[in-house]
Amino acid sequence: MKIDAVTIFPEYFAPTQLSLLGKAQDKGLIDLQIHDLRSFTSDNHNTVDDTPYGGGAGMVMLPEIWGEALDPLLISDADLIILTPAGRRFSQAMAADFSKREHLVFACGRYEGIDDRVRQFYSQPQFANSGVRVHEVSIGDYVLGGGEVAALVMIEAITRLIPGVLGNPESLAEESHNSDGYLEYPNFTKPQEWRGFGVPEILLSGNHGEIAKWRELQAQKRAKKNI
Ligand code: JAH
Repeated sequence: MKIDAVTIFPEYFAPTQLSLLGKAQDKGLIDLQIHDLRSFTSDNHNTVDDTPYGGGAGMVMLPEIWGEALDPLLISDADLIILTPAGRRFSQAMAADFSKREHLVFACGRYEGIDDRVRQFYSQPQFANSGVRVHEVSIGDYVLGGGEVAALVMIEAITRLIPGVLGNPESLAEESHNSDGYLEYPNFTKPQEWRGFGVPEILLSGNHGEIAKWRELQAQKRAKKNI
């Protein structure tokens, strides 16, 4: 999978060199490129924003600069993901869908966001016909300083679903009944007693059928409590 992210803060993406995602790049499973939006400016001050038409608080990111950055990335089959608190809520099902795509392009806005004509422009039929799909996505109902952290969340959730990225595919299979509504069961490891707290007897019984039933019940209780 090819992943591009466009941002005025490339340093936000330093964690992508760590852990699973870092190794997936070493293995050639993922080609991740971070692009500095300011490198596409041509004025002396490297301006990326201006005041909003119609007035109001804050600044809006300039469409020309975004066009210069995105044009070379959106020439064929690609999903353009614009991070915005007004977008469609990101979910495990969306992560699974995106994990099957060839090319993801993350547009990380700052300030009050990106001039809406950027979304409009790349949503036109000539882009759709060349395989470009535009998505406005939100990771949750809160406002961040910009799209970078949201893009990191999405990149992590998506890339760990790509075959070969996760070391142990069993933990993926066990999780799968997780995205259809049930949260996971509580986990325990050594020592068998810690600060006066023991481990549920059933988990020490060796009865795998009963253990599975108990875990399912615990997962349901937990899900209900956390609604
Ligand atoms: C904030 C551009 N749902 C998370 C999220 C995603 C993006 C933004 N905020 C929250 C954001 C400012 C400018 C994007």
